[in-house]
Amino acid sequence: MALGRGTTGTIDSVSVPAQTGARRAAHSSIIVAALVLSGCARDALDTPCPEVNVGELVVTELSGSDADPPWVELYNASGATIDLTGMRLTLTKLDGSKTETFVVDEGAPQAAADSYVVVESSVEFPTGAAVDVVTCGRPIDRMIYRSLPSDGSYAFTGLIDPPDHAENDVESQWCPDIGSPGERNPECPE
Ligand SMILES: [Ca+2]
Repeated sequence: MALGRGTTGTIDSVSVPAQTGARRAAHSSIIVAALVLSGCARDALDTPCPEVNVGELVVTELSGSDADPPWVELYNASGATIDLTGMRLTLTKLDGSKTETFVVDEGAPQAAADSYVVVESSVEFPTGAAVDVVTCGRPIDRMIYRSLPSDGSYAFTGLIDPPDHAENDVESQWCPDIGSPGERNPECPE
């Protein structure tokens, strides 16, 4: 009895917890694998998309209304390089009457950490719109413009450095720029 209990105790205290741990690890692996597999299954049907979080891409500049093609500049605040393939940019007219969406194609430029990247748009920019950056169905940043200058660009002030996704909601922090695609913007005049 004592021997059996002792043996059992040894098994319980050494082997069983180890097995339980191994089972837990295996279980976790299966969950992760299942998530990855479901992600792959979804990606096989749709375009792959960048795994970034809210605020890790910040809209900092939009081309003027006469630009061909229109472009948008984004700041990469994630701290890591981002492959923008599959990123969606949605422009919704301020009266809600129309939404234009374009998806960044494969082979788009990689966005280096803490840098500004320019993405050319395949759709025209409406006069006055809410601009939403969406990746993998997740909203990353939004800004609103009432109009765009015909020349140059519309830019978020370089005074706020690095650019911030909440700060760029404030319309008074935006102003016309001579155009500085791919570079930090000048400061808006007071
Ligand atoms: Ca710029």
